[in-house]
Amino acid sequence: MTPPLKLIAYTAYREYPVREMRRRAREFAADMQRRRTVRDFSSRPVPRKIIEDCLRAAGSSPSGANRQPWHFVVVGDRKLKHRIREAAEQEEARFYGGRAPNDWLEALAPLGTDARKPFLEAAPWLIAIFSQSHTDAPDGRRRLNYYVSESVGIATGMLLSALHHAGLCGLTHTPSPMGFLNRILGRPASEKPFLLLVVGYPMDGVRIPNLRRKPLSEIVTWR
Ligand code: IYR
Repeated sequence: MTPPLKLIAYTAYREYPVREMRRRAREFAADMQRRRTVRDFSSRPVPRKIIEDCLRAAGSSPSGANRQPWHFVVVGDRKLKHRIREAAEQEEARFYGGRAPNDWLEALAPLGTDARKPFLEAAPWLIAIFSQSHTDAPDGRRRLNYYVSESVGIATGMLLSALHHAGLCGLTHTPSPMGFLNRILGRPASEKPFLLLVVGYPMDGVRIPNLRRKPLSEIVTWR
């Protein structure tokens, strides 16, 4: 058994006066409520350093047994983006053309999505997020990870929040199946594509579905 980690003082913790806490909570909620998914991206470049900082925020997520079972492949290369678009559109054509059950297609109809994914080439960055069900130790032994989808889901949420906070738009794209991402991006079979994040500025004059978010009374029960 490995010995427990040394305990250190939590000097980074900050307590705020209650009034300030209230203001911070309110302002953060309002800022997050402004976040929307867009499907039309501008090709304006976004500095790599900004993406790096957003990934630092994502990498600080909690994870099962602190295994940090995620890997982010950041794609800015034109040719790779083109290959990803071709492969995704192939899968999506099958999805929209019969693989998806009717009720799923009906659920998507209000959003107006289809098999065409031009944003995969237009946006300056694609971030392919992979989850690691296990890692192979140098001695060849397999080390299992725990709560993998919870961990990667939280990290992805933190990444989306960081991108929004920085002033960027993100689109969570889930072509299905996504195995082509392992092939194109050279990731091992032990990693499973979790989702593909499209990142950049929204296209000028972008329009978004007029959708409603459930109010607190519908999503929360106090006991
Ligand atoms: N992966 C497809 C279909 C799709 C599924 C859901 I659930 C969405 O909320 C949106 C799209 C696509 O990306 O078009």
